[in-house]
Amino acid sequence: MAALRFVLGDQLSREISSLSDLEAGDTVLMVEVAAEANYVRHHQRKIAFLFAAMRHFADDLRKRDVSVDYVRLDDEANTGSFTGELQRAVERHAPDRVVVTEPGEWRVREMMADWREEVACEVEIRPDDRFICSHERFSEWAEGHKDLRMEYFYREMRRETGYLMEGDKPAEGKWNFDHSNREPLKTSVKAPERPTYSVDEGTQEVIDLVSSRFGNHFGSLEDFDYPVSRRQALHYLNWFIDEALPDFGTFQDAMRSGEPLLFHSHISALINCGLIDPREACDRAEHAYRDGTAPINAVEGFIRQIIGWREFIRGVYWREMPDYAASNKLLAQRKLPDFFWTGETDLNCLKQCFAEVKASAYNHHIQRLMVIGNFCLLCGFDPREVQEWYLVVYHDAYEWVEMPNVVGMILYADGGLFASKPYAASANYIDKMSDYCGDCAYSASKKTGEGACPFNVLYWDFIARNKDRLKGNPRMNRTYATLERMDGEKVKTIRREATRFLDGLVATGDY
Ligand code: FAD
Ligand code: DLZ
Repeated sequence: MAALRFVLGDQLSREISSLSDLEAGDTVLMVEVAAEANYVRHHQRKIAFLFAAMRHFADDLRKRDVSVDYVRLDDEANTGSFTGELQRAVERHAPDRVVVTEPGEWRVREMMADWREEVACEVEIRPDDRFICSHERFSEWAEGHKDLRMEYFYREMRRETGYLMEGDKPAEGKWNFDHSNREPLKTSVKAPERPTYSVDEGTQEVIDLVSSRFGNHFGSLEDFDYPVSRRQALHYLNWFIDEALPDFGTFQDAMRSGEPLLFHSHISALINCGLIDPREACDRAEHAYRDGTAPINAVEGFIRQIIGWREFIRGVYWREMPDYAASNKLLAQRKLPDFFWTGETDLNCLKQCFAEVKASAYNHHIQRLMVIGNFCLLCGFDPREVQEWYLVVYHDAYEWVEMPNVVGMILYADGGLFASKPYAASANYIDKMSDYCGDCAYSASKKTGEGACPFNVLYWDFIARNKDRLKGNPRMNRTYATLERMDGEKVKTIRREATRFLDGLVATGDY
C-alpha cells in the first residue's frame, strides 16, 4: 500500500500528521510552485527562506532513507500549482492514496477539497496536530462564551497543557504578568548579539533563483543569515532561551531605532513553517523558569504568546472564515499610500519600521500593532489592502495568523469580535515606548499646528469620525467624555488638519 505523502512548505515537521505512519515504499512529495509565490507578491526574503527550508528538510528526510520527490521551481515540466504538481506526481508514482495534512489557508483548503475529484486516487486530509487546540476544541470553547477573549481561552490552555501550573493554580499566583512587561528601554540596556547562519551552496542557489524570478517583489535578499534547517532553528531557539528570554517580558513592548529584534525570539517564521514545534519552545521556556534562569514575567509572557495568542488567533480564523476576510465594520475605504512600499515618509516611527521590514521581512509585535497598525486604523485604510500588505511583507505571514491580527486586532474591522476596544493611540504611546520621536521632523508633544505629530490629530479625528459606531462601547466612555468636553473650535481644527494630512497621502496603487 504505497502512499504519496504531500508536504507543503509550511509543514516542515518530521512529526507532522501526514508523515506519522510513514512506511518504506512511501514517497514524500514536495513542490516549489509559482502560484504560491505569486498569489500575493511575497517579500523576496520570505520566498527564499521557505524554499531553502523546504530543500534542507527534503535533504534531512533523504538522509533518513526516506524517498523524496522534490519538484523545483525551475524544473521544466513544473505546472506551477499544487493541483497540477500533485496530479503529475500521482501519474509518476501511481500511489494507492495521497496523504496530506490540512493547510493553513482557506484558499488551499478549498483546493484540497477539490483534489478528491481531480486526483486519480483516494486523498486523505489529516488534522494539523502541531497546534495544541483542535478546531473542535476551539468551537466548543467559543460556544460557551458570549465574548471571545484571549485571556479566558489562555487560562484553559494553561490548565490543559499544565504549563506554569502549581496543581490547579497558576505559578506565582497569577495568570498574567503583563503589567510588568511594559518598560521602555533605558539607553544603558543592551540587546544581546544574535547568532547568524552562513549561506550554504543550496541556500545561495535559492537566493539566486528568487532574485531572478521574483526580483521585482518587495524586499531585499542582502545579508541573508536566518536559520533554514531544523538544526539551525533549534540552535536559534536555544540561544533565545539562554540569552534573550530573561529580558523578553520586561522589554516586550519597547522599540529602538536600528535594533529590530531586541529581546524578541524572532522564531515565528520557524514555528509557522514547522522547523520548531510550539510545544518544544514552551517546554524550554518553562525549564528556564524552573531552573531559575528566566523570571516568571518573561516566561509567562512568552508562553502566553504561543499557547494563548497564537492558538486563539488560529481558532478565530477557521471559525470565522470565509466571511471574515471581507469584514469592514468601520467602513474604512482609504487606499494604502505608496510609502508603505517605498518607505519614503517623514514620520520617523513608520520610516524605521518600513526600513526594517524591507531589509529583514520582520517587525516585532509592537511595531506591527502600535506603530503601523495604529496608523492604518487611525487613517481608515481599506482592510483588504492592509491585509494584503501584512501578508506580503512578513516572513512569518500566512493567512490564518495574519488575517485575525489585522482584521480583529489592529483594524477593529470585525466590530470587536475579540478586542474589547480599538487599539488606537496618539503620539504619546510611541514616544514613551521608543526613541523614534526624538529624531522625527514632527513633535510628539505638539497636538495641532505646524510641526505637530500627525498621530495626534489623526487619533481624535478617528474618535470623532467613528462616534456613532464606537460610542456605545463602555470601554470608550472616558474617551468620548473627553471629546465632548473639548472646545468646538479645537475639534474643528483637529479635524481640518487630519483631513489635510489624509488628503495629502499619495496612493497610486502602482506597487
Ligand atoms: P515574540 O515576540 O518573540 O513572541 C513569541 C511567539 O509568540 C511568536 O514567535 C509567535 O509565534 C507568537 N505570537 C505572538 N503574538 C502573536 C499573535 N498576535 N498572533 C499569533 N502569534 C503570536 N505573527 C505571525 O506569526 N504571522 C503573521 O503574519 C503575523 N501578522 C501580524 C499582523 C499584525 C497586524 C499583528 C499586530 C501581529 C501579527 N503577528 C503575526 C503576531 C506577532 O506580531 C508576531 O508573531 C511576532 O511579532 C513575531 O516575532 P517573534 O517571533 O520575535 O515573536
Ligand atoms: C508561502 C509559500 C511559497 C512562497 N511557496 C510555496 C511553495 O512553492 N510550495 C509550498 O509547498 N508552499 C509554499 N508556500 C507555503 C504555502 O503558501 C502554504 O503551505 C499554504 O499557504 C497553506 O498554508
